[in-house]
Amino acid sequence: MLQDQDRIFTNIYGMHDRTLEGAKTRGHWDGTKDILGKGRDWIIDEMKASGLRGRGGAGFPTGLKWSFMPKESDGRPAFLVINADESEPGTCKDREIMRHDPHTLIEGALIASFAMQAHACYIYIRGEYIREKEALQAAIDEAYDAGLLGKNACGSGWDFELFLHHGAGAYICGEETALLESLEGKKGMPRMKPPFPAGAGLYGCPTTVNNVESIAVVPTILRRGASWFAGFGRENNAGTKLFAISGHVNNPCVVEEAMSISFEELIEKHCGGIRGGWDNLKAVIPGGSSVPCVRGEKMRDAVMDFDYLRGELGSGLGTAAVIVMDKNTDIIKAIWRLAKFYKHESCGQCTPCREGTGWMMRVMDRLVRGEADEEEIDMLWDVTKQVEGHTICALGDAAAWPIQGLIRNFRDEIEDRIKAQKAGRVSAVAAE
Ligand code: L3W
Ligand code: SF4
Repeated sequence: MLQDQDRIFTNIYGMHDRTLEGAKTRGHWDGTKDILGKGRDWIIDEMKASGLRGRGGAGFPTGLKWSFMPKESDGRPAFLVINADESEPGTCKDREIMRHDPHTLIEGALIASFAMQAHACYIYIRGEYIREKEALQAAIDEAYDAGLLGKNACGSGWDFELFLHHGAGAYICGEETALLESLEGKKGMPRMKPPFPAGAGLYGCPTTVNNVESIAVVPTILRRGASWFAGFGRENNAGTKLFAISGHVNNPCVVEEAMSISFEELIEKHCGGIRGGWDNLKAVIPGGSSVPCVRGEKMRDAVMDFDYLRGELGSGLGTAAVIVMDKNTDIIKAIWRLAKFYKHESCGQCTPCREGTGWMMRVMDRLVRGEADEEEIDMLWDVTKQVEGHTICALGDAAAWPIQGLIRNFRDEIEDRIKAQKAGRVSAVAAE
């Protein structure tokens, strides 16, 4: 278990003073000017050595992403954009950073922007996060007043402006290129990639988009050293990580832990165990709604990191939003609800996603009521395969994978419901 002194987020539960004064007593903004003085190459090399992988879902190596930004300016300004559009069902970790520990994000924004030669950074915050927006804006104002931002930020000689942009409540704007479109004042629709944002991002300029947590851990990594951070977790899965655990545990919570902690330890130490005990565990979605669910019995010994969850269990760490479901759960209905979500949030610009999410939801409607024919299970599987990998952005995959997880893991339950319905043994489950 992670020791208190190894925690990066020292105010995640809001027990301490979140203002600049309080943040400083907890070690933030300590030696920031000296860090900047070590230069861009040093910062990027340290981030690469730390092994930090992006905390927004994809797990792309952060230092490597930063190194894609042009080393020499070609006349276009460079930008850092921080993705605070936290909307993945089950995910509520960035919210805690912005509410209670905003200065670690602001300090990280300055350092990361400096490393990528960006004089401006935009934080794009989810429309529903109103209190968080207020807390973050108050912290940004404090930092400006203290000379930590603005002209000659922190006395470093680097001019740096930080803007907070409030979204309007569309899940798709969490996709990095849709977010950039939205920032530019357009409808939030994903762009084709390549070009990646590092080549042509905001206003066609070199841009890096990083998740809130990815940027908020930067100052502590650079103060304590890359090898300190790399010392947590298995190889290629380094660091500490915020886990947001919800559902049928005794104490749902957001907690910072070492990567590669076992699922059992995570749940026992921080959540007071599974509701009704381990024998009552039915299924877990380990990484936010976009990754497939896993049967409960396979999860107990699972290692909570990118490579194990994908490689061994065919799921993923995603945003580390761990959704726990006990045996009272109607798993077909739970996945039906996600199918409804993705259909609603599809931006509609590519056919497999626009049409496929509708098809998938309509078949799920029939499955949840037990009204489908058994052959429709394979048909639904085929539809998910037509969507997966055939769309402009990852929302198509995200809509397909939960259904694939359901069919792979709980086909018996779907078939039983169809048989029972045909035999008149169950009343239709209302799908509201
Ligand atoms: C330059 C290359 N840059 C990749 C960059 C790319 C992006 C990052 C990762 O989807 C996933 C999605 C959700 N040159 C590059 C390059 N990059 N190759 O690296 O890219 P990618 O395409 O692997 O991922 P993505 O499009 O960012 C993110 C999943 O995360 N997810 C949840 C997300 C939820 C939230 C939220 O609530 N805020 O983000 C959960 O699993 O399904 O698969 O920056 O530009 N050659
Ligand atoms: Fe829009 Fe869906 Fe295509 Fe993404 S996959 S661009 S959300 S239609």
